[in-house]
Amino acid sequence: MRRMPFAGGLSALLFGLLCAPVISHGAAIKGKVIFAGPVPAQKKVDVTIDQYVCGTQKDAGDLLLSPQKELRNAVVWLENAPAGTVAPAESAKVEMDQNGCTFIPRVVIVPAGGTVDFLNSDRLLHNIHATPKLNASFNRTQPKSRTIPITFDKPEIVRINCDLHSWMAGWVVVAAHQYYAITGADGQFAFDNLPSGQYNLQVWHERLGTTRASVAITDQQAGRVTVEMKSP
Ligand SMILES: [Cu+2]
Repeated sequence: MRRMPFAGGLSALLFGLLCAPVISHGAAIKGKVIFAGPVPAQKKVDVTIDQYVCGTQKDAGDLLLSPQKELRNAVVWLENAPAGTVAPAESAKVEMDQNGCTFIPRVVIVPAGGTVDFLNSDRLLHNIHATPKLNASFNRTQPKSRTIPITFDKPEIVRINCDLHSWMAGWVVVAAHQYYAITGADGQFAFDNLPSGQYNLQVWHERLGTTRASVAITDQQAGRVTVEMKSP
């Protein structure tokens, strides 16, 4: 059999390039965070005030595991995000409600410079109180139905408390770029639209601390990674 002449091969290559769909990056990371080690007993908190809204007992909510020990509410981000990626300025509205004396959702991501609208759906008084290191502190009374917008300027993980209800905790993760994700109830997270390469992941969880992982991806195959976290 004759080899294809060089010129023919080149034009075939050019044809392929010209006809390729315009996709800037085709690689993806698909991952899962799981809890390693014996599962601790769920912490319950006795409620002593405002029981007419808050109930008499709350789950601590700081370690949410599926029966397969998949970890919810872990935050995963790329340490080496592709050059030039920035947090999208016109991102969707980020809200954190106080509902049933619980912050919902418990963990949100907002791009640096973005705003979180804090809500209160409960028929009682809450408050939002945070003392971050890099962002401005705030301590605001929050009556029912009042929306309090707070802007976060610097990448940081900020704990939100309600001083009236000691068990209430929420977290605002201020993102440096667009490659941040929160794990769902199945522990899963994903990033797509990435150039192929080697990526270093950082994983944070409010109770389990931080850990790292790395994964190599190509345009042909999504990088799969399972990250284990254990009690500190
Ligand atoms: Cu409260």
